[in-house]
Amino acid sequence: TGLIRREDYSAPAYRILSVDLTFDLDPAKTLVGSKLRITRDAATPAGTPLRLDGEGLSLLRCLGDGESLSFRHEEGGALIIDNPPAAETFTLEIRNTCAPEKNLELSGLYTSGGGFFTQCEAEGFRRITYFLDRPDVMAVYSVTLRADKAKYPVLLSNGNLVEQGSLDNGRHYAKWHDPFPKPAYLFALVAADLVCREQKITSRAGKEHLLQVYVRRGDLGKTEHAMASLIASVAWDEARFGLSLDLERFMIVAVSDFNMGAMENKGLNIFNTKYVLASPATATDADFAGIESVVGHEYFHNWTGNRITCRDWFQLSLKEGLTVYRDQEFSMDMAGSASAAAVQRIGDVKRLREFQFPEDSGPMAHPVRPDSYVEINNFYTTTVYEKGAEVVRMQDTLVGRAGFRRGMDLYFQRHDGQAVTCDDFAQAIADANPDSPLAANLAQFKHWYAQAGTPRLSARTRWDATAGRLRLTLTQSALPSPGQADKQAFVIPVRLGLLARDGRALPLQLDGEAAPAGTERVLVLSATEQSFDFVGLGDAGEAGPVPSLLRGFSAPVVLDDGLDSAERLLLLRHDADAFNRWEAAQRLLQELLLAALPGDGDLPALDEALVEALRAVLREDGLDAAFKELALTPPIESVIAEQVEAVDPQRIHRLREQLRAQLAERLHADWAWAWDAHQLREGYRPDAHQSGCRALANLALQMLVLHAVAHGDEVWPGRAYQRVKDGGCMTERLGALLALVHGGSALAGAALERFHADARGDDLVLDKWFAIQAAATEPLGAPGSVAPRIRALLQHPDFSLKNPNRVRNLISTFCRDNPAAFHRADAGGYVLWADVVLALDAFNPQIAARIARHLERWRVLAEPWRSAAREAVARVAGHPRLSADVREIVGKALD
Ligand code: HT7
Ligand code: ZN
Repeated sequence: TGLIRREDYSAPAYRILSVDLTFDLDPAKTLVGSKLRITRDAATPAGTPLRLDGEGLSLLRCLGDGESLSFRHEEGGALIIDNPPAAETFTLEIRNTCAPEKNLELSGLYTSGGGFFTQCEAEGFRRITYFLDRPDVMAVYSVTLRADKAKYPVLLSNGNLVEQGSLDNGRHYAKWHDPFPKPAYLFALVAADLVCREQKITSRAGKEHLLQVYVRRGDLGKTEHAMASLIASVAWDEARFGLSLDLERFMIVAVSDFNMGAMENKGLNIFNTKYVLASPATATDADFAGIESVVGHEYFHNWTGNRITCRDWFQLSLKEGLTVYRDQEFSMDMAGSASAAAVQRIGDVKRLREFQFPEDSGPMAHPVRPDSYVEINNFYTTTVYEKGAEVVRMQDTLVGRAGFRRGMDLYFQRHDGQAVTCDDFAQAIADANPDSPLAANLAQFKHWYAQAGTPRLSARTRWDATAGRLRLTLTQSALPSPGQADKQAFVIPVRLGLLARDGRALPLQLDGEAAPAGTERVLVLSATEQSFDFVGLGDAGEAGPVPSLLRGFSAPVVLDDGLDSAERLLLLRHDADAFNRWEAAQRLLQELLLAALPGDGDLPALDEALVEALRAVLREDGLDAAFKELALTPPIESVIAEQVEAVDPQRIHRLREQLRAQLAERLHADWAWAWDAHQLREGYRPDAHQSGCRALANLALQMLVLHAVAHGDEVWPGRAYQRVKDGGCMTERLGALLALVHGGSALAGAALERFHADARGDDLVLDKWFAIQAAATEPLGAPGSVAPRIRALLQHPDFSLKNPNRVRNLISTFCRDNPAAFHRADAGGYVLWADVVLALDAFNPQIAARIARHLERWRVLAEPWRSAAREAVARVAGHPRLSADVREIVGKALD
């Protein structure tokens, strides 16, 4: 089956010390020359065959220490040299060709928009030349690029530019040298007609660096935010972790055909245009925030990923979980206030629940450090990234902020320049904090790396009013996941506070302690069940304290807190922890929907107490608008679906729409107030304050349009339409368009046309145009009309399956964000899904596999969707020529 197992790891028999590459770049046939200094490991007998990875290459020549060598090829394209030179260190010279313009997989060397770009993670370098393409082989690279000067005036590779000049026939060359040994996955080259914004900076350490952002001509005006984000990233890593930029020059290049978000190649990051280009007129606040976060993420990889890399791909979370943790912290610090940081945290947890929790309960569930894979590209998952970040965050929680910094320092001291494992990381954090609960429970803590699935945490209290004593009992359990029937107890840090019924924060003193230790603390649950006795709570009142548990989402678990609605309302009003205030609102709304799901009745009228509490949040002085928007938006349909056994997507959709309608009705005057009160008069800034105001104004407008459409009133739809035409920025225009489309307004069609015309061919704006239609609510009068519309859009002149951004915006949005349109009894959505997966798989398996994942959880559906979905998955699985990527996904889905 081609299954690769973590337990089969063995150190490389040969290593590559240095590599000298020359590229004669031509779209049809690029000539690659590679001179490798290879050394045989002390444990490897002389004469051991040398196997070099290769895929889709044509070999022209192969010399060992100047002599011709005999070789053969394995079926997948790898090169076997049965009799390599016997010397311990020798030189191998290789010449081969590859075909960049035929490379639609976008892995290896490919063309896009008339230029050359590379993507080598995870295993793309072997599609450029023969190599030991594994992350524990680290070499020093020298690279010479030769290309037509007029077509490709910019020639870039990793490290420092050493030489450049002209050649015959209108060609030119550039030589680059990267002094840092690196694995092949961090290699990059770019040859294209680009322009750049550049800025010199001086680090805290007093060193000068040149920062550059390369884009296509005409896009330079949209690079200011990316550059500002890069400058902020450099400063933040120095201030927070004492890590400085180690190169004279740091480049970012934007490309519009790209399989993922961006890539951290040493000194030459290559980015999806989505995460570089932004102007107020073309990008939303969320886009601006995404750029800051991804620019930060890739920059932070320079230390966590590049200087210290992964020993093997099973350790992917070593760099990804840690770097996501770092970019989340960066965004929280950049938000500028504690309350804005809390909003950032809520967003991160929301994403974890919306994407990672479902993954962790489906057929692709895997540990943060997986045990096996067929195709490594399928394991760039939200579990490895986002859950991995939570696992790092728990280590931070268990050793404290200063302790975590000590642990990071020790990690760099021990491992700089090495390719290491997740164990090495956790060991360094624990060793730097020998008295911490992490050090005390390290082996058990590491179950977080090894066991898949989201643990359940349940909390119950027993209140003794006379003694002023509260017993809190915490219990954990874990459901089986593929290949893991029985789970061992996790180490779960539970940050908590206790509130009196009047909302006061109570002092926290555990039985046996001399005095209270503040009003918030972290309990560590390591057994299956543990009780904690809080004392000195005599003035908590007759009904006793209300616990506020798992503050800031201190562990990635599903919490059953045992609280009733009155207690949730108390937390919503008074909790000092913003995350738990938001959580209380979400649980109140979610429980209404869950209670109404059985049967086919309408959603009952909302309690006045709940409406009043939501109104109080909406109107509260001094509370961030961004927080209000998050608290007053009900959980999305897929999150509700996670809570039930047999999912009826139509029923969930209908009830959630009824909830939205009730919120629109009951808070009508408040939404009108919110809209007026959050109009901005100053110039556009993508900061936390302004984007919060715009988010809340957009939600208010959605509610007002929904209400107006229900009542046949034309004023608010008219205003929204006007805003689509002349809104001050993309966030406002898109918000208004969404209000019309999701509100089922008759003006939606005209507004969409207008939006398309105004896009004037801007790819990233067109992406939004496709996404809005893919997310459109089914018109009540004509259910079943969205899927045919998506099919028609596949034929639109602006659509192409070759461009991953387009595919994601149209297809993923439809399958993931529009369950009521995707899951139809006529199976129209599923047929479309299968057609697209198969069409994509013929040339871009990575993207095909991403789309394939949208139906992997067909088993949770109720009938008739379940059988129809299964049939579609089986149709894909039965296709005679499937990539390993898609085969692994549909195979696991059907297992
Ligand atoms: N480390 C990068 C991962 C990545 C990637 C992986 C497989 C295929 C294409 C890819 N492009 C980028 C991105 C990151 O996590 O920073
Ligand atoms: Zn990353």
